[in-house]
Amino acid sequence: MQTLKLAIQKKGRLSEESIKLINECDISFPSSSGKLVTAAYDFPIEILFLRDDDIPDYVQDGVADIGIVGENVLVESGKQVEEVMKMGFGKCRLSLAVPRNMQYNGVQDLSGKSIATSYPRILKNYLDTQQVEADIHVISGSVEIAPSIGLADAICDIVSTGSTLLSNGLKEAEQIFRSEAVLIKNPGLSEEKNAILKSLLFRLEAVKRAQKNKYILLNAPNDNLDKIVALLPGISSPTVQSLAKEGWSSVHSVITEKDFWEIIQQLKEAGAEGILVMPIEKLIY
Ligand code: PRT
Ligand code: ZN
Repeated sequence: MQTLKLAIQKKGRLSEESIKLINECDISFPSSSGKLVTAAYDFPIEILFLRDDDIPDYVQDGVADIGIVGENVLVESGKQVEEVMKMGFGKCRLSLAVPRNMQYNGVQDLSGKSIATSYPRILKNYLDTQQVEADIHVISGSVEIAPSIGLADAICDIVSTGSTLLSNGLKEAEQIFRSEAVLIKNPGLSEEKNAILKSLLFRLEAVKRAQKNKYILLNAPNDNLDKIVALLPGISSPTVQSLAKEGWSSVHSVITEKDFWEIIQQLKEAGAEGILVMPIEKLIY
């Protein structure tokens, strides 16, 4: 029987979340502990622990079948792989930043300037669409110090909170690319491997959906039942059961995390009592 080879980052910002998500799919494997590859106990999958920059390459070449990597790394690599799913973590942006004291009125101000980056492909693409010609200076690490040591006039780097820019005397000038971790696959997988991928995706979707939703239970006075039910669209119609207490019902539903507090408040105002909210482990429509 074939196994599906999944590449994840060995050590870094995406490692922990990648492993957590796989484990939440009820797929367990021994911790990497220096090994390059390990087999899962209970699913036909092998995990390859790699540097993130190598993942698109390995997936394109078929050394790995699928991989989890930042879109920034994927697009910069220019490799021919398919993006299958957004993972919902590792969110960041690629931005142009300039010294805080520089007068900046728009990207045209970077014409003829030098920009240090580890993302020459994405940057060049962006500058071309803006019709700006600048000198791209490729460096592999500590890009943010380039302006202060006189290596470049501006930088193009990953930003998350913005504190690295701030502590290096820089300000964010343009956001040029939004990124999060994505699942990628080799386009030429065998039928058998595609079938394993399909059941992995089924589990991943259920876990990701569960993370975005909560299970809610509450008691509602029958007089306000219609109003309360209308506040709970759920995945289908909410379940309503009579309570032993006369004139009251118990209502169960699923709500999304997005409008969570707003809905709870409205439910309370509509007379709901004993509101109980619980996490969901898996959610399948
Ligand atoms: O060793 P390996 O090559 O595998 O790892 P790496 O050091 O190249 O990558 P790593 O672990 O730092 O990041 C992996 C991926 O996480 C990136 O490719 C992005 O997709 C994503 N990601 C999310 C980030 C950040 N947030 C992030 N903040 N990657 C890097 N940063 C760095 C950024 O380069 C800058 O130095 O954090 C700094 C900025 O952070 P703030 O919060 O100060 O703005
Ligand atoms: Zn890397």
